[in-house]
Amino acid sequence: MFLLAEDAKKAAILTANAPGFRAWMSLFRNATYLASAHRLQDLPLPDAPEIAFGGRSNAGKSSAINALANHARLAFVSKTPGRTQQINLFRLAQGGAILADLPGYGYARVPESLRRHWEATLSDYLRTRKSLRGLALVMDARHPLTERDELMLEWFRPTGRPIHVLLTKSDKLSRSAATATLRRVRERLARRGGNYTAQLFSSLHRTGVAEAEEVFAGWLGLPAAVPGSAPERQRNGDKKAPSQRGKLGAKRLKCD
Ligand SMILES: Nc1nc2c(ncn2[C@@H]2O[C@H](COP(=O)(O)OP(=O)(O)OP(=O)(O)O)[C@@H](O)[C@H]2O)c(=O)[nH]1
Ligand SMILES: [Mg+2]
Repeated sequence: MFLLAEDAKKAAILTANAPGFRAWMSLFRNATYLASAHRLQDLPLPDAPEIAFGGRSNAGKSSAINALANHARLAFVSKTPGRTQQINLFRLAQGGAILADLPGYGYARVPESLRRHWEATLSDYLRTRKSLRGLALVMDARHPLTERDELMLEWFRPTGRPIHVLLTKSDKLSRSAATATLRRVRERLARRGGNYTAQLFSSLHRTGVAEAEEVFAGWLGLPAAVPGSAPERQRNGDKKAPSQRGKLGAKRLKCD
């Protein structure tokens, strides 16, 4: 039997409204603000697995978190570099894991004392935060692997945890330039011999979001898609719902 387009649409609506129908949504949707701290000792105790978003000032860390959460104003985004001046934590609605938006580095106009405070705080945070599952190192695709990015790699290396490089603002490069940049960055990371991966990303065009979700969900030991309460397309106005990628029990995560 053949369904006309209109019949198929009606059938899809009926299915979505049927009792027991489970829609799927990204694990990272519906994150909420949890806490901010200027000093490590003021951070909430690590009660859940955490993923940190670090990188140069203005690289696009807060925007990347917003793109993952599909929430335009969850983390504060600004054209002015150096706007995230605290460690800001966001809690995922599903599973309770935490995303940490770190203050950016490399912004020249920050007073020396503040710059030193943040260097010490970031290195302590990366070395000692037991709940950290991995570091998303955010780099402007036009200026990847600065000296300070390399420092972040060094500080985090002893933990043995993975680092995933998000080459953001890839929309500002041509496709061939972006591909060449990704290849170069991967080669340089491979030469360093750590637990490193890299990908292209654009918060503006939402490219690379699904790829990043797969990586981060893997760090948390969770599927990138979880049962949601309504079809993703209806909830968020997206053009397409992400493919169903696995199942998650409603249990809260533990960290060690
Ligand atoms: N074109 C483009 N612009 C982006 C992208 N990501 C971020 N931006 C812009 O870059 C600027 C800085 O973005 P933020 O997300 O605030 O950067 P940040 O790394 O959190 O900056 P700090 O908090 O200052 O360290 C803003 O004007 C964003 O709109 C992207 O993928 N493409
Ligand atoms: Mg920021």
